[in-house]
Amino acid sequence: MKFLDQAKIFVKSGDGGAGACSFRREKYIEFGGPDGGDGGRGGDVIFECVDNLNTLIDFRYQQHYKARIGHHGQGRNKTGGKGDDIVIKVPVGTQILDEDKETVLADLTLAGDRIVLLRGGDGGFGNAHYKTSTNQAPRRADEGWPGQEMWVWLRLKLIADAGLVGLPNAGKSTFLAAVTRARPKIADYPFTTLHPNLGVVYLQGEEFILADIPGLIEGAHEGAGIGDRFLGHIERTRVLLHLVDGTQDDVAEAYHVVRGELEAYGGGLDDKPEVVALNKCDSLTAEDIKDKLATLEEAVGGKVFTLSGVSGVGLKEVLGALAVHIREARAAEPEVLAASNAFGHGKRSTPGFASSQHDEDGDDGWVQGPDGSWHPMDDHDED
Ligand SMILES: Nc1nc2c(ncn2[C@@H]2O[C@H](COP(=O)(O)OP(=O)(O)OP(=O)(O)O)[C@@H](O)[C@H]2O)c(=O)[nH]1
Ligand SMILES: [Mg+2]
Repeated sequence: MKFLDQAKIFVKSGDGGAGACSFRREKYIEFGGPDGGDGGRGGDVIFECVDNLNTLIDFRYQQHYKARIGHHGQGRNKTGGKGDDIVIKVPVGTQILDEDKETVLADLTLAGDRIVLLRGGDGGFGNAHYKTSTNQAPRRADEGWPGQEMWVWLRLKLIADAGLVGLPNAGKSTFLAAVTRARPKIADYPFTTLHPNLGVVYLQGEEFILADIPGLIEGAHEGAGIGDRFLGHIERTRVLLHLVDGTQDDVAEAYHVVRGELEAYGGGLDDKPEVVALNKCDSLTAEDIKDKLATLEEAVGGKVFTLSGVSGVGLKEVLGALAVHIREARAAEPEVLAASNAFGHGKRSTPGFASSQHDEDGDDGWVQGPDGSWHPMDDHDED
């Protein structure tokens, strides 16, 4: 299956149905009065986060998604039916961005999350609605309200607990293959890995997801090599495993190049906890290992593990160190409020914004009312 991590699509919610203009006509009943029903609401554009997808490739083949229009009202006070919603299924970790590719409209990180991005237009009123004491035979019936439409970017940021970084050929894919059941391509040339791979590590009753991404080289943030395009996939990890190929001459330089790229990328990558390992120790002499370990530890300013993805030396220790960081990070994380709770139910006419954005605005967030609808906190303060 092809991997694609961004796509641009057009979404449109349904127009509301028109209201009807009709009068009651029945034998022996004169002046039956208006009985035109209201139009139905148009369908919503809904995004749903599902487990069994891990690429946005489907959006390369279909780019237009439209919900159905509402049905029109009819005589005898019949209200039109609601237009069918369109439900767009996206993989876990998909962000929905505005056309500017910067404003995050929604962030779907849990399977089952659902958000209503665009609400369908309301139906128009039928003439029965306009009946008053002074106008008992109104002929006014309204068109439905138009739906909303927009272009959005979908961006997939894989969700993994630990991310592998290093220069090309550092042995990242070999490590992934050694500790998980993933079978990435491994070869003796740089840029073997062209898109991210995920694997699940099982370690003494615990499990976590490890992501392998293409190698970084100096200037990746300016587009050198494959560039830093795939670094987004480790933005959400809790810890990085930085592999340094021990068979190269200058291990400190290799370490600094990758650190430099992480810093240039930003996105919080340079603040993440990092586990550093000197890899390919099976092809080094004991003396070499000692020298290079000392050099690298000085560059890192902390502990460095010795490792070999091929012979299996040090795998357990490195995984254990990753697990410690992951455990700490998981414990420190608050329960995630499912997006569907935060702004579901189609009650808001504006696109749903991720709850974190409200906090950034200095807004106190949203509270749920007795009827299940959501209001901004300050609405309540005024009560
Ligand atoms: N001796 C030895 N060779 C290794 C070890 N790990 C990886 N290699 C070799 O190093 C080469 C590159 O390994 P990969 O796992 O493809 O490296 P990578 O970091 O994923 O490389 P890119 O995907 O190109 O960035 C392959 O020829 C591997 O066989 C190791 O622990 N010991
Ligand atoms: Mg690789």
